[in-house]
Formats: sequence, C-alpha cells, structure tokens
Amino acid sequence: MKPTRWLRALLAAMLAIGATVAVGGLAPASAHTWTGRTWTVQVGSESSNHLIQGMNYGPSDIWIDVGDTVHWKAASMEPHTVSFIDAAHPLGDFFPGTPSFGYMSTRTWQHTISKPGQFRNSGIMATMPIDLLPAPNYTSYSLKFTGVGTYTYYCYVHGAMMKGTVHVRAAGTPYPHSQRWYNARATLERALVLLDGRLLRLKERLLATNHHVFVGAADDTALVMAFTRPHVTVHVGQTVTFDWGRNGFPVPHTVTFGPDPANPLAPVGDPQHYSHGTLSSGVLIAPTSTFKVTFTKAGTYHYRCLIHDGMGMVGSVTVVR
Ligand SMILES: [Cu+2]
Repeated sequence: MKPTRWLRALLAAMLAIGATVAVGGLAPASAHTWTGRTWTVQVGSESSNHLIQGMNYGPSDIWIDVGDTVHWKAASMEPHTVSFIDAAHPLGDFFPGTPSFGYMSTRTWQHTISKPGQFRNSGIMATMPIDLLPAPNYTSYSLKFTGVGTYTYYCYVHGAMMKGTVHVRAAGTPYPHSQRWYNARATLERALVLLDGRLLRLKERLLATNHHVFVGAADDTALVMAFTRPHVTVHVGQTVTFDWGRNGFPVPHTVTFGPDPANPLAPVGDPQHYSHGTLSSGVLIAPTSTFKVTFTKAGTYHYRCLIHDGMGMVGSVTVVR
C-alpha cells in the first residue's frame, strides 16, 4: 500500500506542476491577444568610457506577433535612428544642410505600422543631446506592429551597415525567444562590436608615430572615437599630420586647438605656423582627409574633436626645442 500512496502523491504533484505549466503557458498568450506584448531593443552600443561606439541594434533580429510593440532604447552617445524607409525617404548623406537631413532627423507621428514598406522614423536617438545637430534628440521610440511581415529598418546616420529586422507573425504564434534571451543576445553582440573596436585601435597604434596621429577609426561595425596616439612630442619647427585615413567610411571629426571657434564646421587659423590661439581643421569627413600642423614655439598644446570630445576624443602635442 505504501508504494501506491507514494505513487499517487507523485502523480498529484506532477499534475499540479503540469497545471502550473499549462496556466503559465496560456496566461501570456491570452494576455497578448488582448493587449499585445512590448519588446525592448537597444539602439547602438558603446564601451563604458564611450570611446568605442557600435553600429548595431541589440538584438538585430526579433520575432514578435501581430499586435505587439517594439520599444527601442538609446544605448549610446553616438546618434542613431530607427528608420523603416521607402522610395521617397532613402538612405543618404546624414549631414546638416543636405536635403535628406530634414526627413532623416524628423520623427514620424504614427504609432503603428501595418506592412513592410511603410515609412516610419524615430528621429535622432542618443543618450545625450548632440550640440552640433540642429534637431531634437530622443532616448526612446515605440511602434506597434499591426500586420504580418518581415520589417527591415536602418539607421540614417550609419546607412546600410546598421540594419535590424522585426519578424512579425500571426497573433498567437508561440514566441521562439524570451526578452531575457534577446537581452543576452544584445550583450553578446555588444561584446563582439567592442572587441572589433579594440582591434581597430590596436592596429592603428602600430601605425601611429609622434609625427603621424590618426583621427578616429571605423569599419562596418565599430567606430573608435579617439586620436591615436593622443599624446605626442615633437621639436620646434616640426609637423604633425592628423590623418582621417583609418576610417573605412566618411566619419566627421575635427582637430581643434585653443578656444572654441565661432563656427565649428569651418577651418580657422594657419596650420603652417601654429603657436597660440584657435586653430581648427573644421569638420572633415572624407576618409582621405589630412590636417598638417607645424609648431613654431615650445609648449604643450591641447586639442580635441569638437564633435566627439564628450566621448573622450582629446589629445596633446608637446613641442620641445
Ligand atoms: Cu570626432
């Protein structure tokens, strides 16, 4: 009799667990038919010192059901957008003053999207406002997906390199992954991007000298917001070449000595004879750009990138006799 009672107790326990699992499994599904679920995706990624910036959505792919909402959260100082583009609003130059900058930096008013190909745009997303961008700055963006389909989106700032996909399936389709799984995935993707950025910087370090400083570095996943080598020593009369050449695509930076120039975009001062005051390259974006500065007086000269100094993009040149 004893084993039977034990068996019965076990059976009861198993049924109780089974019922809990069934209820647990059904509860989110039925709740979801009424209200829809909200999923979170990170926009961008960065190292804790902001020096390495990632061009990725975390995670890049997410599977949801019709009626669900995706909530994008800014996760970096570097600006990004969440942009479901159409033929009238293509990827292009993201630069203040260009015709495309208007639609790229403006948030669309709709809160839902019903099929792939509809234009929706978050506007500029970053954890902090960006002084040089004449547009509002957002820290989050939400869209409810009301139709089945594969929705691809891009970042207007970084173009086709930065892509995400929302896979929307019929209401009630079981979810393949939990939010916790997506968070773990985003953490892994961030780690890979940061590793890539660190390797970029390491390679740059091997090429830099006291007379040749690199202005940032970039490939198709990571941006290095730093001068390499940031602190150099030269003799009076010698020249330091600041080189944008390690950026695989156009990234805007400046090399700026002395007080802030009135117009950060324009070059100021004479780089062939520098000893004091404001000297600035202006915003240079082409990967082939260089800025050569000849120092005529001993001293220590601090410089910065006017766009990315907040991310730690600063350096100095010590000039000795
Ligand atoms: Cu910069």
